[in-house]
Amino acid sequence: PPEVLCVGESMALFVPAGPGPPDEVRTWLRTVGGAESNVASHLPALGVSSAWASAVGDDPFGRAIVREIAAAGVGVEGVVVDPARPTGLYLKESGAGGSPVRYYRSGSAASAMGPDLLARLDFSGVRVLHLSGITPALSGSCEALVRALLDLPRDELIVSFDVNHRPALWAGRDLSVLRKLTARADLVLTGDDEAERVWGTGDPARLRELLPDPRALVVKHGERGATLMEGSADPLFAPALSVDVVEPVGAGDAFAAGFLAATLRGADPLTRLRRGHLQAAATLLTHDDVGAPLPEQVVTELLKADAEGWG
Ligand code: KDG
Repeated sequence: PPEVLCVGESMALFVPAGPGPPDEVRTWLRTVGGAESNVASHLPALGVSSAWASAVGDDPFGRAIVREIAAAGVGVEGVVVDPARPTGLYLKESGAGGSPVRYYRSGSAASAMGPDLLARLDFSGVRVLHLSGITPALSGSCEALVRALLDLPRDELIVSFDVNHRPALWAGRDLSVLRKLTARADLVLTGDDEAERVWGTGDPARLRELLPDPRALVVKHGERGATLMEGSADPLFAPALSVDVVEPVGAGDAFAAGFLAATLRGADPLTRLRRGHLQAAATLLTHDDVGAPLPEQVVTELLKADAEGWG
């Protein structure tokens, strides 16, 4: 059985193949993006077995997504093929300063997921269930699915929840839904910028007061670093690695994967944060949402260059 099960929508991701405004670009690179499958796709290379559950359309993009995620070593038995609805798409105008994204996903196969997906999933042996705040924003049935997953018995299971507040998906909707779902997780990951939008503060101590129940809370401060608050321990800050950012989308998922992998292997708190940063660095260096694992030599150089910050 997989150690980590990730549930959520993945889409065909299009990135301009060359410079220029998107309405003039004629050639696009097609890869795969989806916050939860991004996390799942990092894990096998980190020595942690993973699976991803979702729904795709019975179309070329759906087939490509499932095949490419499976090729990363991720179990895809929990993916439903919906003959009636298409696979979603999204575009990004890549840039180091951030990527405006454009979604073509309303009415997608994944947006029709609901609690009935649970009957297809095998939770035996799963140690971490990874969810994100994207799913409840997709539809009422997806919100019900997230609730059902949060209702599962937690004896052997940790629920990890990345807030992933996507303004385009929550426009005009009540963010208290997202706040309440987040509060029910065991491990919460959030950026301070999105926390500011969702809770009105990105300050770790203040957020901890607002989210007292999760066992652990990780607040990411962009290129500065991340703070872990766990149990009654003092907040722990670990600086990020300095890299020349190519494109940031997906870095949070990479961080989550590195952090989860180290957590599952029983690493100490500082190492868990550092593993998150290291994994994020690999994604920051590509236009992709996932990116290839960093060559060992690059890892060594990064660690050496940042030795002061990491010490
Ligand atoms: O975290 C990266 C994701 O935002 C990206 O892969 C696309 O899942 C996605 C979304 O819904 O924005």
